[in-house]
Amino acid sequence: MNYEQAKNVALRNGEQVVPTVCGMCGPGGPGGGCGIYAFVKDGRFVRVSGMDESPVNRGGVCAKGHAAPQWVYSPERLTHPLRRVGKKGQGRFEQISWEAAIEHIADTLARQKAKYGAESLAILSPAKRAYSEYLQRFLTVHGSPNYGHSGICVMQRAFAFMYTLGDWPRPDYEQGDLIIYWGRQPIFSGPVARPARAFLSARQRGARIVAIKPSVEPDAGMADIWVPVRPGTDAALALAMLHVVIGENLIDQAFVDTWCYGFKRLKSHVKQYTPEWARQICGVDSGQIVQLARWYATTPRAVIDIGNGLEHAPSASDAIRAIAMLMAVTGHLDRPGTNLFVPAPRAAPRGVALKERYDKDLIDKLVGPEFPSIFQPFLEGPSSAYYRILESVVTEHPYPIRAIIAPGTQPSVSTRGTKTVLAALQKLDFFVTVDVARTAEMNFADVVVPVATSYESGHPYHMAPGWLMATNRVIEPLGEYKSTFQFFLELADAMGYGNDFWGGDIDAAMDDLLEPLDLSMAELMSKPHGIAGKPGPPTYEKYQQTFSRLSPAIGHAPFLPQGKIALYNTTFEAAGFNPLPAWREPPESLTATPELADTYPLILSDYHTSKSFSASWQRNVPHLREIEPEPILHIHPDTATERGIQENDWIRVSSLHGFMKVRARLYHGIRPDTVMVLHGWWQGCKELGLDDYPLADGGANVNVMYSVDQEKAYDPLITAMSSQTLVQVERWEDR
Ligand SMILES: Nc1nc2c(c(=O)[nH]1)N[C@H]1C(S)=C(S)[C@@H](COP(=O)(O)OP(=O)(O)OC[C@H]3O[C@@H](n4cnc5c(=O)[nH]c(N)nc54)[C@H](O)[C@@H]3O)O[C@H]1N2
Ligand SMILES: Nc1nc2c(c(=O)[nH]1)N[C@H]1C(S)=C(S)[C@@H](COP(=O)(O)OP(=O)(O)OC[C@H]3O[C@@H](n4cnc5c(=O)[nH]c(N)nc54)[C@H](O)[C@@H]3O)O[C@H]1N2
Ligand SMILES: [Mo]
Repeated sequence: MNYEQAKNVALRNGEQVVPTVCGMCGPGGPGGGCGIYAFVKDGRFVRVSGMDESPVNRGGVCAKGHAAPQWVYSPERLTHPLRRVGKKGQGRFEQISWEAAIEHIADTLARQKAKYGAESLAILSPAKRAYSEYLQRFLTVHGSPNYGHSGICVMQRAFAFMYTLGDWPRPDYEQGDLIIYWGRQPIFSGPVARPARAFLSARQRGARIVAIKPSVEPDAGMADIWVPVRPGTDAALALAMLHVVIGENLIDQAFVDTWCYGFKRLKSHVKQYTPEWARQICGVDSGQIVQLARWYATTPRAVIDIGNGLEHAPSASDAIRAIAMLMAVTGHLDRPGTNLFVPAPRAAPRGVALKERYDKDLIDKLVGPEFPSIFQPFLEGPSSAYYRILESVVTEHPYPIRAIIAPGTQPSVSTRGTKTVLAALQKLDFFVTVDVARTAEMNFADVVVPVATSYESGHPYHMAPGWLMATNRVIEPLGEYKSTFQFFLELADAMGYGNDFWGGDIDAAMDDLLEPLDLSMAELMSKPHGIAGKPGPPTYEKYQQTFSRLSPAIGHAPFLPQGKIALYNTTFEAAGFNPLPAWREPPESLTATPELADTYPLILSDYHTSKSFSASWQRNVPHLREIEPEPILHIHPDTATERGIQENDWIRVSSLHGFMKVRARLYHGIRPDTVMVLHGWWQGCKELGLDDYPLADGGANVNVMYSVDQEKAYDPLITAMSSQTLVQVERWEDR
């Protein structure tokens, strides 16, 4: 509804209406949240409507968005800061004040800094949040580079694209005649409405749609072609497509001659990757590979939209580079209906990273560089891979991290290697959880800092392309806490870093950010549906400027040293990495470890996004839990029948590394050699009488199942972690 309608409804019902931004995909989650009207009755947040004026969702809201009041008032909410009194893991805490919590944390961090060096502190933050840059700023001022970013989300894609194409080219859904969704979930991945709307309108326009993924999800169900790739083998598929496109000379010769470097070497390199070779690895029929390659190359307006499904394999960088090269050799770049280079915004809020303080000394202290040190800092500043930070606590290699702050992230369910993570949390000197609700590993925390949901704080603002909107306070906080921003500002101030942190004053911090836009926070909050920037006319073929961009790494070399697309990558070569994309097996697979297939004959992988939850939270929300009440494993009926498994049976899924207990969902739309589960299961739901699942073996946390082998489980260039392994599946009672 629009603002007028919202006000009228509120008036009729005796409610107040607050225009704001949805927080259910995470605070300032990737791509921006949806605009909503939040209704308040007698001081209580009661319901939500979609905001017509928001260009992100244009009035739509998903199930998660509607469930916000149940999430906000959940019995799982944390209301007071807590300090551990029992042993680690026991869960015995005493209540302390907000000030006492800040003081205790500040004292401990200062003592540890004096004793072990500033780099002994790490802050974890896998996904991009509205407050992410403040975490980095805090670390920089403290003197640590150990921002525990990902190794699991989005930056892998950004890295492989930037160093191949000089940009991460965004799909032109509006004008594409062929749209290939590759390891991408356009229907459920929030903020829900934008990619889903693009998908459906492309469908209606008659664009051809291809979905490349191991199972049929709603997008694949509505696609013209489903390409049922085996999990973790996309690099093989992409290399074979390059083989076809180049071998059949379906390239844009003029574009290649002018803008690509190393074509001849790529051409001879990909001769080995025949569709028949790829079929054996990725399980896709070779005829389908040829057809797909020809379609893509010969459709002038063809786009590829890649997602998180490509980022979870040891060959992730090769897969993404090979896909970038498909765009390049066909000339499907920055032309109408292809993948476009996005111009930098004309006006943007002030960044808060202290880039001028990044130097070699800081970079050298990275405990487990997310990208090789010579490529650091990358776009979001220096970063260590999330898992490697935790691993260092156990191995003490290259040195042990002593303190971890986890704001809005749950390490025991979000990264592979759960058992090592739990051992690390047991051993760690100081662990601080900063969350709105009980987390999976809260019992290991020394201090628990509760924070406000975005419905309870009057900041920050929120920016999606072409839209700036304040996150307005809907209700007063329900306990003794403030926002995540305020926590870091006040902690910094208590540590003596106030000069770099607006003296701990949140209003000053927000105003400073908005200053380049000639705007104050109060002014922004007075705009009921934010400010929508008018998109300028599209511009195309920005090759020269895109290919000459400088990287932020120390030394500021260009991303593309030849000023051309790096089909042959001399930057990677000089750093000791493969200049050409190649195939690299997952740690366990049918082709890499056939000897394991007798005991573990099926491939296991997982989904990230579901229609009802975000990552590993929101299972505690009854409205959502009723939609997806239990962890289910998708298994092909033939595969199930061979094992005497029927629909809804409890089953045991075991790998070399652990086992899970989940329910069977017999599903024709999945490869018979593959089974898949949603990641992120641990949480119970009090209102529905559902208990937590165990975090390690016997629960439904898929991250216990995978290898974290130092040599085999990572992509060497971008530390992407494998989420594929081999498993056996059997009825629970049969064991
Ligand atoms: N096997 C497997 N593992 C994966 C993935 C996968 O596909 N498969 N996906 C990976 C990806 S892409 C990602 S991004 C990560 C996700 O990993 P994380 O981002 O670590 O996600 P969660 O563990 O769910 O933690 C999010 C937490 O944020 C809290 N929260 C919500 N709002 C706020 C707020 O305003 N402030 C604060 N401080 N906290 C808040 C929630 O209560 C919740 O505890 O998981 C990764 N792990
Ligand atoms: N509702 C909701 N929305 C979200 C989130 C959420 O948790 N819930 N999380 C947000 C975050 S942090 C992120 S990173 C984005 C992610 O959003 P997307 O980038 O769209 O990625 P996913 O949702 O993980 O979807 C990946 C798709 O790849 C498939 N897949 C799995 N393995 C493979 C493989 O090996 N190869 C191929 N080709 N496909 C594979 C999966 O089945 C799935 O369909 O979503 C964001 N939006
Ligand atoms: Mo993510």
